[in-house]
Amino acid sequence: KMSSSEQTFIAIKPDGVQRGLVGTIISRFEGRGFKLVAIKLTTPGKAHLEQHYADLKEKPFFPGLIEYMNSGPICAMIWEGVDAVKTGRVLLGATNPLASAPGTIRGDFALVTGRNVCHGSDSVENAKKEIALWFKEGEVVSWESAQAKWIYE
Ligand code: DGT
Ligand code: DGI
Repeated sequence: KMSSSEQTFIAIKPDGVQRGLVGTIISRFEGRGFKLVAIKLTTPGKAHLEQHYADLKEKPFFPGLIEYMNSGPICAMIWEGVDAVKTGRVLLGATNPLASAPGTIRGDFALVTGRNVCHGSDSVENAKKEIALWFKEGEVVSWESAQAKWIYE
């Protein structure tokens, strides 16, 4: 039984793609038991990225953040499962990689906040907004995982 199953938006940032971490990051989410329901490699452009980070537009690092996010392809994904938003953030680690525990993606593969390899929605409400921003309805796939009965009680 899948109580409080939800979707979260996870992105592998340009540094993660360039550093060959796409497979590793997907494996962390697959291995934990989450289900991939959408994926694409995309360079969405500055306007889209500014919308994604609209909450940060007054921050001094905003222009650098947009430039970094616009510097190469991003692997955009939707992962589904129980508590996917909060648990997804746990898999990523803290915003500042130096504060991330080993075993987390940032704790294993990053050193500085401005190159922290991945993004994950920080609330169910933001996950819904981000999924709507990054994906069209037809890009999200509804499917039954054969593993579900072994992952959920
Ligand atoms: P968080 O998750 O944003 O509350 O930050 P913490 O608690 O994971 O990290 P902390 O308290 O060591 O650092 C506070 C903020 O300082 C952090 O959110 C971003 C900034 N910061 C820390 N280290 C770096 C860095 O190496 N480069 C840049 N640009 N900013 C950093
Ligand atoms: O949701 P997160 O990515 O963990 O963190 P956030 O929403 O607070 O910030 C979004 C991104 O903005 C974060 O992944 C990296 C960047 N950022 C946040 N705080 C700083 C920062 N970049 C720099 N250079 N310096 C910061 O203090």
